[in-house]
Amino acid sequence: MLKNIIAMKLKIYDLEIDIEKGNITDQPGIDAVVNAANAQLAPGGGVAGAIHNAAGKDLYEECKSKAPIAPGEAVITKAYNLPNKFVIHTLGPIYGKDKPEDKILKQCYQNIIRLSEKHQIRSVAIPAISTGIFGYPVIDAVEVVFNTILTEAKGLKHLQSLKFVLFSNEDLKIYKDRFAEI
Ligand code: AR6
Repeated sequence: MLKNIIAMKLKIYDLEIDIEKGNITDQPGIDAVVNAANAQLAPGGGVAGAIHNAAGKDLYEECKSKAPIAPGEAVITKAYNLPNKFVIHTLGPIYGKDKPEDKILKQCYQNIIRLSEKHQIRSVAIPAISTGIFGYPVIDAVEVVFNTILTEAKGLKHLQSLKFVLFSNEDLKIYKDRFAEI
C-alpha cells in the first residue's frame, strides 16, 4: 500500500508534471493555485471554501468584480494571504447537468494554461476540478486532464511546472496510474 502514497514526477515536452497528495492552500513556492470555483466566485465548500478561508476577505472582494463566470471559463485574481502570487478560478461542469462534460472540463484546463502563459506564470498547482461536489468521476476526469495536458504542453513560453494536488490516496493512485501510461 505504501507505494500508493508516493508522489510522482514526469516531464511532457518541457513541462514538469508533479502528482502529489496535499492541500491546495499549502503550496508555497508555486506561482498560482487553481480554485474549483462556483459561478459567483464565492466562498463555498471544498476547494473554494478552503481557498477563501486561507486567502482572507479581500479575495472575495476582488472576485465580486469578476463574477459570474460560465462553465469552462477561468479568471485570475491576486492570492492575498495565500503563499502564492495568483489564484486562477475556474468553473468545472456539474456532472450530469452541464454538457458535454468532457469538453467543458477540457476548456477549464486549457484556460488555466492560457491564463498562466498570459501572466507569465511559471508554476501552477491544480486540484481535481469537478470531482468533488460537482460529482465528476475521477477515473473519467483524469482522462480529460491527461489528454489536454498532452496537447497543451507543447510550445509553452512561461509555464514550466504543473502540480496536480490530490486530496485522497484513491485519487492520487488514479492519477498516477493514468500518467504512468505515458
Ligand atoms: N486541497 C486539495 N483538494 C481538495 C481540497 C483542498 N483543500 N478540498 C477538497 N479537495 P470540490 P468541485 C478535493 O468539491 O467538484 C464548492 O462548494 C475534493 O476532494 O472542491 O469542482 C464550490 O463552491 C475533490 O477531489 O470542487 C462549487 O460550488 C476536488 O478537490 C463546487 O464546490 C474538487 O472538489 C465545486 O465543485
